[in-house]
Parts: sequence; structure tokens; C-alpha cells
Amino acid sequence: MRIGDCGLPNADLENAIETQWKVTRMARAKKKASSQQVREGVLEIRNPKSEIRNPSPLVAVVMGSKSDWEVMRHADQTLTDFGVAHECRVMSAHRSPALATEFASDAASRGNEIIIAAAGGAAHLAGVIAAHTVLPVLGVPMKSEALNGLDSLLSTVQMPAGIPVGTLAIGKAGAVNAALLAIAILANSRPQLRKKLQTFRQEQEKRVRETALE
Ligand code: C2R
Repeated sequence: MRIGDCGLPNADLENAIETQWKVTRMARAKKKASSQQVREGVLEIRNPKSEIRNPSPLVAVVMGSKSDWEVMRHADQTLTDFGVAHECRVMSAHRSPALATEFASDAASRGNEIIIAAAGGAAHLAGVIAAHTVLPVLGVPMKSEALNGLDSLLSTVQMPAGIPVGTLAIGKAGAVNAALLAIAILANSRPQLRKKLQTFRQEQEKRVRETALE
């Protein structure tokens, strides 16, 4: 439509268009700011009412059994501390093979960018998940009763060339570091998250420097 087609004098019409354009620009800027935060998967909590709810989970934390949760809750806590949207699920390559393969196949379309997979003993979960997605998979070997987690470590880490699983330490250290590594990967394209990670490292170092022995 050309200016003037609607019958208004040109000056009035131009003013009306300018005002409308300003309102649209302001609305767009506001929308862009909040969708940017959702895209970054960072829950910026300014006050409880303005919390952005349910951004898609950037990280999936899966484990072979509920008995792994006591350890894997440390991965959950670390992701929560950094405000990274994530989901935690139990599934098993052995006991629920269809669920594990479906979950891995659909992970990217659900918005997952990284999967953390924990299992103990004959720990095939991370490898099977990795076989069904091209997302980065981080494996966390659980400490086992029979062999103290050496079985879990070897069955998670010794993947054949072609299907990588980035394997972390056995147990709690592995759970925390899997979350921190996932955060570091996400932080490559998310400046807010990178800043949080740098602050975390600085505070960690400060605590070590300030440690006094009796
Ligand atoms: P239960 O405590 O349920 O008997 O499980 C789990 O990760 C857990 O550490 C004992 C251990 O079995 C492991 N498990 C796997 C897999 N599924 C369960 N290693 C798998 O798919 O690799």
C-alpha cells in the first residue's frame, strides 16, 4: 500500500506510522531480550514472578537406575546452581532398551544439546545413547559393589572408534565434572554462562588461597 491510499493527509499518516513503528520496535526489543535468555537456557531469576518458565532442557541427565540418583543429584545440583535448564531421567540400555534408544533419538528435537549418562557395572547406557544421537555424550561411571566402579569405568570409556563417549571420573567427582563440562561446552556460545563459569573458578581459587590449617 502506498502512503495516501487510505485517504489521510500524508503528514498525519507518516506520524501515525512512525508512532506505530516505535511501539513495534520496543515490543520486539523486549521479546528479543527474553527469547535470548530462553535460547541461552539460562534461568535469569530477577524476581520470582518474572522467572522464565520451562525453557527447553539444554542438558539431559540420564542414569541406569534410581540407585544412581544419590550420586547423580550432584550433577543436577551443579546445573541448577548455574541456572541451566535440564531434565533428569532413569532409563536402562538393558532393562528398558526401547526407552533409551527413543530418548536418545529424540533428544536433539527436544532441545537437548548435551547428554550426561551414568551407569554402574556393565555400564552400556552412555554408549547406547551415543550410538543413537550425534549430540555430545558425557559418561559417568558409578561406583559398583563388586569392583568399586572399575567395571563401570572401563565399560563406559572403552568405546570403539566412531562413537565417542567423553568419560569422567567414577562417582561424585564425575557427576559434578560432567555438569561443569556440559556448562563449559554450552558457554562457548553463551556469554552469560561463560561469565558464571569464570566467577565459579575465581571463587574456587579464592577458597583454596584462604584455606588455613590449624
Ligand atoms: P540396581 O540398583 O537398579 O540394581 O542397578 C545401574 O546404573 C546401577 O548402577 C544397579 C546398577 O545397574 C546399572 N545399570 C546399567 C544399565 N542399566 C542399569 N549399567 C545400562 O543400561 O548400562
